[in-house]
Amino acid sequence: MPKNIANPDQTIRHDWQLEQVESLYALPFADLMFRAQTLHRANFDPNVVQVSTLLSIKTGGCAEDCGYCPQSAHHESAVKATPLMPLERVLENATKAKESGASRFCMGAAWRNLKDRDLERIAAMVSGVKDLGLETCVTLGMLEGHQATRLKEAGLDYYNHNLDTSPEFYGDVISTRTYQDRLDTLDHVRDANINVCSGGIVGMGENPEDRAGLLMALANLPAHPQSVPINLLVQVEGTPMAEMETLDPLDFVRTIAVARLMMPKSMVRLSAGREHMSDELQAMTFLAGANSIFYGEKLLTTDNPDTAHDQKLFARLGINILQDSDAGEHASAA
Ligand code: SAM
Ligand code: DTB
Ligand code: SF4
Repeated sequence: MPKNIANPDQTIRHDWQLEQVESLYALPFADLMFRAQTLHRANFDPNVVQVSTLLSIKTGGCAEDCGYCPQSAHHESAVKATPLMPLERVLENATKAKESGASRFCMGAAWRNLKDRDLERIAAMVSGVKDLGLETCVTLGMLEGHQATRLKEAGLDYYNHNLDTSPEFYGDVISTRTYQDRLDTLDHVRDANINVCSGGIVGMGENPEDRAGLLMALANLPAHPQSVPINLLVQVEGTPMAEMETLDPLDFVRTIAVARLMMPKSMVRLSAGREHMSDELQAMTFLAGANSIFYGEKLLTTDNPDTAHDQKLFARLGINILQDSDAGEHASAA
């Protein structure tokens, strides 16, 4: 039972049932937006958005078969495989990201899992980026406990590892690793006291109950992820999902609003897919409770809006970029 009588939405819950999530999705749009906005304002400054810049430090040639991903060696996309980027180039990119206003730098590798032979090179990247005064984030595939401990020691603030979709739809998207593998990695990250960044992708041909199932799996984790990226599928030529039917944008907004309602104190990140969204649709997601974005002209291999365009959009909306992680939050996730 909700404990907070004044505003039941404030209660941090880990016992969501599918019907309850579906009933949030089924609310009249205005009611859903009002509830999400009310809760958002109770926990965050609604005019502040956190921005992270992404860098692909090891691109393509990935052994996994994720159906959406242009970096999988199983698909015929135009992405060329590269070796791990040298430390100096990573730091050059991080310096530019900081100059353009990012507060967090997220390094991604197209790996199934982090190998011990690469651990020290990654640890050096994390320390180097941290020394520039940026928050650090990496996404490197599956991670073991001792690796998480080492990365924490190097200064890692966030580890991104997505559940991607509902447990039921997952097997239609990926066959080379299990849902449980992903949950195990999240346990290792949490146990090492690294902030968890975990979300998923919508628009992959899933059913509405799979979108509800993804949010339920995230909210019912032992702790809500501190950051919840909601990606809209980027349909990339050569991947099995290249011709996927586009998701109704209002269902995308509903997903953001329901994520906000279920994980009231988490940062909800409007992630991949912004390149093809109108300014008005993005504005609606901020009203629904999104309060973080990927910022910079590239995601990992696909395009993201120009920083100048994002800056103009923020100015039109009166949105300020979060300078320091604690400033925009009234409280942190639990
Ligand atoms: N290889 C690591 C892994 O899978 O954990 C890290 C990088 S992987 C590219 C990070 C996330 O990017 C995936 O979990 C997925 O959610 C997202 N992603 C990849 N391709 C995408 C696409 N075409 N559209 C939307 N999101 C995508
Ligand atoms: C996340 O949830 N989305 C980002 C980040 N975490 C690593 C990645 C989006 C990738 C989109 C496809 C690409 O650019 O390759
Ligand atoms: Fe590899 Fe990650 Fe792409 Fe899956 S999402 S194919 S693990 S890079």
